[in-house]
Amino acid sequence: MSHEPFPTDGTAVVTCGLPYANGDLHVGHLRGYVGADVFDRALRKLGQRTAYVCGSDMHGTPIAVNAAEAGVSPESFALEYHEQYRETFPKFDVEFDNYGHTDDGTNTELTREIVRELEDAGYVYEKEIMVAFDPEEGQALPDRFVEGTCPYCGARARGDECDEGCGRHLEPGEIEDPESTVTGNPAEYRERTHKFFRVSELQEYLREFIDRLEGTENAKNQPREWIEGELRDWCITRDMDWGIDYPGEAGEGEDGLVLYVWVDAPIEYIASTKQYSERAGADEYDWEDVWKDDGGEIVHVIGRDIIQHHTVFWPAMLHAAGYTEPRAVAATGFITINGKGLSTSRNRAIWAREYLDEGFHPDLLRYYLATNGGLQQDVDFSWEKFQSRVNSELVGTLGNFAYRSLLFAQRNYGGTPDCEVSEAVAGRIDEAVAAFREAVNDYSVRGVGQAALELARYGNEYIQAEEPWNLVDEDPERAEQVIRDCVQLSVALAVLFEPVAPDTAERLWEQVGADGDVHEASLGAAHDAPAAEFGEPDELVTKIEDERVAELNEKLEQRIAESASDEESADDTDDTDTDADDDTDADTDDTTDMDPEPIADDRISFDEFQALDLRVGRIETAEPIEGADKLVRLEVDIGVETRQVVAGIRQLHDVDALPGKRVVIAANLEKSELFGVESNGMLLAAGEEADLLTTHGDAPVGTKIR
Ligand code: B3M
Ligand code: ZN
Repeated sequence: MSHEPFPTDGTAVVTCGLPYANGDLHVGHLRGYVGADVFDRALRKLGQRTAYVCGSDMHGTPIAVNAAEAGVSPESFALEYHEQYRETFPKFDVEFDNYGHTDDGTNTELTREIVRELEDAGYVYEKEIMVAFDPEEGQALPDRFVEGTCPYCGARARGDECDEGCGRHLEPGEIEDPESTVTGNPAEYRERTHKFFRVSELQEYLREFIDRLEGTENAKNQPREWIEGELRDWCITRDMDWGIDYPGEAGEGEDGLVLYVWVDAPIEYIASTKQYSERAGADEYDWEDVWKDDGGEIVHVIGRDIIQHHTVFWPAMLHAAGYTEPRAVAATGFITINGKGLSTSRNRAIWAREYLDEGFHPDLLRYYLATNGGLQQDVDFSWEKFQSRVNSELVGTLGNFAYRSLLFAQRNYGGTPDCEVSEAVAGRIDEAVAAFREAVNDYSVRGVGQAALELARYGNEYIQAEEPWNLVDEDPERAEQVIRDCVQLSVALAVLFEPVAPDTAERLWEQVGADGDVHEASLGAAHDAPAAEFGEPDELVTKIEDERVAELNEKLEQRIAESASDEESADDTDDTDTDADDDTDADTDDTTDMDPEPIADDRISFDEFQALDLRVGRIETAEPIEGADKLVRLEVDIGVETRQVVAGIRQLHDVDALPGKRVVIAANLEKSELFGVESNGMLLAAGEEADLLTTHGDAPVGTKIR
């Protein structure tokens, strides 16, 4: 691997976190796959040899738990979703060079081989540990089969990850107050022998690795805390049937152990590259150039909830087994829908299939997802914002410019006017190309789109300022020049927009009658001569009307409401989402038959109560905390002063609607720090839905509550 700017002489691979094959695809998924696809296409434009690979993640409890609920085998359950994903991605022009799955032969073999390599290098040992067990079911409870309390932050957590709190990976046996998700019973801990990977021995290596790592800031910085802290060995086996059997001496599946899903899942990055290489031929693309001998440029695009896996466990495994380490990890933020957390169980999501069924062109969503914020920022999706970006940027800027220019060119000159492109315009195209190149080297997918859009803006301003329609009679030579420039700008726009909007770019490329394939064209093609003659253009992008947006909003709201009422009437909830999307804002009235917690036995004295300083406050500002999915930073006026308070309500409330709300604050609580942000007080709220406490009269802000 080099740290030379792209394009390098090496071979690159771009991967995107493997989707668990356990649910329908939605915009939250697409953001990552589109982002990585844009990046890979942009790399190609720079002339980098690269492949984009991925596959379905078939193993682990995310599949086993959902399959058990559906009453089918994990294998057939996962295969069905795998097929769905394989068919759906191309519909968004997410073009993997290979899309495999973790249960296929290539990955199974390679995983066993790598585990043996780890063993041979002395990195694996056995240890007796306590694992959660459901005595009623007579079943071990790995990972998502158990829930409880995170030992680090006290949040409710899954067996292997503190998904609602500090985000840490949890080792078997670590979770406190374990409960079986199968029966809901308290789980027991029983002793079992498991295999461990000596990550602790690789601390020095990981320290150096993280200094070299490129990508987004969150991926480069967040792991430092884990690497510098107590780096513990990693349990790599589980008591389950579903998964890749542990390659033991006594034969596969020794002691009924399978490998932890996070061992074989990233290995699919290699397996999928290998499958591509075998299909394309090693002359065209050799997977060993990438993954062996410190050879290739490996770029992982992932969700930010799996940074630890990709910057600690995975490079440790690669290093110990003698494979190339990643050059970059780019971690994306999440998607919110109308300002609230995406929730598949609450149907607050825009589904991939739904988007296509509505007849929208994939490029519109690609453009929106890729350019709405930097990769690591959260992106809010609303139909209004989508409409606004599409109408103003794709229709109003790109589409408008190309259509006006090409129609004028065709009608007046039958195609491209016969003169050279002006120096000014050629220079502006070079600037756009340079901005594009820089964006790729910054891992900025948004920057790639912006470089293209800025050029379209320039074009629009240029044609508007020059008014060639007035020049044709007054100064025909100048008119020719302007239109020649505009046609060239259209060629350049096709090239630069290709990564973000491949089909739109292809149509624009055809409209200017350019030669060859815009998908294969490199950045240099921005200066390619357009055809002397071409036909009348069509409009590239269609405007989204207000009525459509109203209709889509209504559908979405209805869907959310229906799913909320289904849930209220159901005996228990079946929230088994795999995404960080456990939003809960269903309007529950007080007639729900919830079981209130029993009143605490221990009474406190009036003095003890008096010691609590509760105040009426008003939220002044509210903003999400970058990197923390549940947290909001609030400024709360409590009369005497304004306090900064951190509250875990981001997914439960519309953050933008919080300012102005009257709330109750525990004002004399010890200060604490959450995600590096000081919290000076606590917002009082009721229940799982964080129903905010307020007063019913108009007690002024600062009033003490007694
Ligand atoms: N299947 C999905 C996730 O946790 C998980 C990614 C694996 S990447 C090797 O987001
Ligand atoms: Zn935690």
